[in-house]
Amino acid sequence: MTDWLGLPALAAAHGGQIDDMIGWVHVFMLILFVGWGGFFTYCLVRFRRSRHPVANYTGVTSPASTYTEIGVVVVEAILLFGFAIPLWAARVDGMPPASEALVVQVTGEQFAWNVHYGGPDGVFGRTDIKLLDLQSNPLGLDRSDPAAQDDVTTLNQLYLPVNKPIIVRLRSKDVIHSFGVPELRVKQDAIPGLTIPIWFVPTVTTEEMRTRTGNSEFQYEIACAQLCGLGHFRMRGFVTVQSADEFQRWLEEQIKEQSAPDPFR
Ligand SMILES: [Cu+2]
Repeated sequence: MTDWLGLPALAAAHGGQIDDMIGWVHVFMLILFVGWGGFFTYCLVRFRRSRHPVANYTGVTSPASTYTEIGVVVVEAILLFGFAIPLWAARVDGMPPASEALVVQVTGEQFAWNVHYGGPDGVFGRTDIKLLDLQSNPLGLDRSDPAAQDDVTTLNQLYLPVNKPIIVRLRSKDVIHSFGVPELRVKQDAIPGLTIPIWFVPTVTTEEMRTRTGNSEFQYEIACAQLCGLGHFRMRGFVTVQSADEFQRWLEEQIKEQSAPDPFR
């Protein structure tokens, strides 16, 4: 229904509602554009200089412009109260319980995305600023904490299972970043000092999307959508959506690799 907008391919369960909303905003804005454009043109002709060599201080006396303005207010109220607020409320109130979802912590920094999985126990290991090392441990994860044994961290790589609710807990280490994945129809600022949860259900795997778009190198991209400094342009991460089995295999491999004692430490 919203094909005419040329939006990025849709790959999230809630995305249809977002697209409908974007469609309606465009339709209403088109009506406003034509309306205001017509009124402007009418005024240009009606009050042209050859007809009014002396300025007309009265202007239009008919109540038409008042009605038009009331109409505009009504349309904008419909957009706000009829579409935008209910949609936002549904997104915020409908957050699934953590037990039914995959919870991932994504921490923005200049200029990368740090991804943290709690592992099979679902508990995120302790982090400590004293352990933080930009190269080897960008999240300051304390591997000696029992809850951290099965934790997995990655840099700029977010792996997700398809058709499962995902809760991303967004955080930032330094400045305001914004987590935006156009195909998943999510975009949320990451604000230092706050943990902001967002949720979505990815419905199309990366593999399926490659077939669908005919682009064998297609990747879901996390684009930082907030100008966050000089390296903002290169702050991109990638989302790989896989089948539940593939995702499980990937997670287990990572746990094995990352929990192994590091001989160099
Ligand atoms: Cu950024």
